[in-house]
Amino acid sequence: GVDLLTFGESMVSLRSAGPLSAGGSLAMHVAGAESNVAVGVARLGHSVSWAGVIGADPHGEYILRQLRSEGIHVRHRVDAVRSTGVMFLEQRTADLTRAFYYRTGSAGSTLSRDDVDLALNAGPRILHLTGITAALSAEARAAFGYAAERAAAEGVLVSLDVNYRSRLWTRDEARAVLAPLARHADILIASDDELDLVAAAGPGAHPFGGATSDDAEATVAHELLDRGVSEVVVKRGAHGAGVHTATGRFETAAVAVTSIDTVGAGDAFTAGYLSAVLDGGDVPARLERGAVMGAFAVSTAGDWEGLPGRDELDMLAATQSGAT
Ligand code: KDG
Repeated sequence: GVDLLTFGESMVSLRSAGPLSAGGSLAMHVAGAESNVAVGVARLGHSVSWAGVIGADPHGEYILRQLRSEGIHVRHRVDAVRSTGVMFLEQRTADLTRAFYYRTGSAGSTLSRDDVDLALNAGPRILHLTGITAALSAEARAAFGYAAERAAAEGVLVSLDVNYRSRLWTRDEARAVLAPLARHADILIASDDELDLVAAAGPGAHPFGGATSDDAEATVAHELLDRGVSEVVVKRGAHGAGVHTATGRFETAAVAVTSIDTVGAGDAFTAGYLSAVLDGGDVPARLERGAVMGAFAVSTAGDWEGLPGRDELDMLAATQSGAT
């Protein structure tokens, strides 16, 4: 089997250099949280499979070519009638990017249990899921739940990144689906503002405000550990990341870099974290590699284009000390 299997919807992302209302050139890229993780893990030398559905169009062909050129084993289905999903990523201001989706009813949103079953039969070491897949359609939600349950039952290490997308579903809808499934995850990954979406006790039970208080975070994390999760990983963007485990709490600072594009940073962090898991690294080593990958993502343009190969992982440490 492969080291890591992930599945989800990959799209064509059309990136603007300025406000979309002003028009201008758009650059074509592959986007998708799961394929971003796939690229990150593959670049670090692990074997990776991605499963998904694309349309019978050049957009789908482009996605396949890009993923294959990264060495990813692509286990795809082509939907004869539906189109590959598209998103626009607008650089509205230097600090603000906005996503606009054209993915309702897309080929990728029809991902089903059968699509996932085939890929799971190969017996991956890690199955990586994101909450985005559960937001796409009833079939995709069923595939997501089935895969999480089956992998957990078969002893495959399950990683779940909450990845809440407000343009796909409400927080209440996300919580209703994701909170019950969180127990299947060995590694549960969330941004600090997403942790309440996997809290068993439901909204209002913990004093979450805009920013998660430290106490609320610890409470939810321990609840998750009690429900069978081994590692609760909390991403804090420029403030680093933390992990709660049965043996204690670990923290890392973010690697100081010049941030030019934060899209994909969370996926890069996850890729680094899971790569260190595959290498047998301990929790601090996992956090460290996650932070390094996140730093590459934010200091380069594109969701995943700037991610390092294994021989480049130490490159940023050199810039910290001024060497080249
Ligand atoms: O994490 C980056 C993703 O958000 C981007 O690649 C697009 O998957 C995507 C989504 O659904 O927003």
